[in-house]
Amino acid sequence: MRTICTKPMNCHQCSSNSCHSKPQNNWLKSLFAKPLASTTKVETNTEIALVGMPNVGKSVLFNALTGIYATVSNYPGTTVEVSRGKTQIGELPVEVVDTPGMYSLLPITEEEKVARDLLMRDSLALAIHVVEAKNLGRMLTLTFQLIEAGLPLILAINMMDEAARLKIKIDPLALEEKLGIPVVTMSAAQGIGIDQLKRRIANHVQENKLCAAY
Ligand SMILES: Nc1nc2c(ncn2[C@@H]2O[C@H](COP(=O)(O)OP(=O)(O)O)[C@@H](O)[C@H]2O)c(=O)[nH]1
Ligand SMILES: [Mg+2]
Repeated sequence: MRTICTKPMNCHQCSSNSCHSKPQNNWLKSLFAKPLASTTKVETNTEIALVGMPNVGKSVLFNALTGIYATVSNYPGTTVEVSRGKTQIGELPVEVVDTPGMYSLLPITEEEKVARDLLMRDSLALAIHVVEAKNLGRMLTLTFQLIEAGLPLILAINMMDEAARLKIKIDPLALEEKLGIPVVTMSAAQGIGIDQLKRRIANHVQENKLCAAY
């Protein structure tokens, strides 16, 4: 039997209610959860969302993942544009959502409200928190909030090329251990690290299925 469901690092990504190790402190998520009947999709694609502060490379990563298969539309009832695209991860068809930039799960701007609502949808299988390597410390505050909200999460540390230029060293394995979530490093603009991210997404989905069947 796979032991994936007994590891804290993987379990907190598990969206299955039957997974015994899912963290209990879902207060942030329950606080914000609201029915979005008008926007709930009836389709079976796995949905993942790219989230993070503005200018961290979410859209560059979105394009790298989805290529030309993208549509842009206003989020219902707002003037905020949301891009959606399709990709294939392994055998799995995946819908990727490029959320508007957000600084906090406690929204101030309309963009942040839209990003928060997109993250709190039940249809979301996984959130990729994109952060900038050279400002990692400042950006981890949102990571903690996303973890606290019980969201299934991968941390994607982008712009490693800039960090290397500034001689900033980042140890993704140590961060994984501390945060309890998968961490990948990348330079999305150069296409570096995209395959590794795809592998981690595929692992997450596979583990989730195993947890659901546990
Ligand atoms: N040096 C470097 N620049 C990047 C990288 N990824 C994105 N950028 C640049 O960062 C800026 C913001 O990217 P964008 O995808 O629009 O950020 P978003 O606001 O999070 O969607 C753009 O000028 C990108 O070209 C990267 O890996 N390295
Ligand atoms: Mg963008």
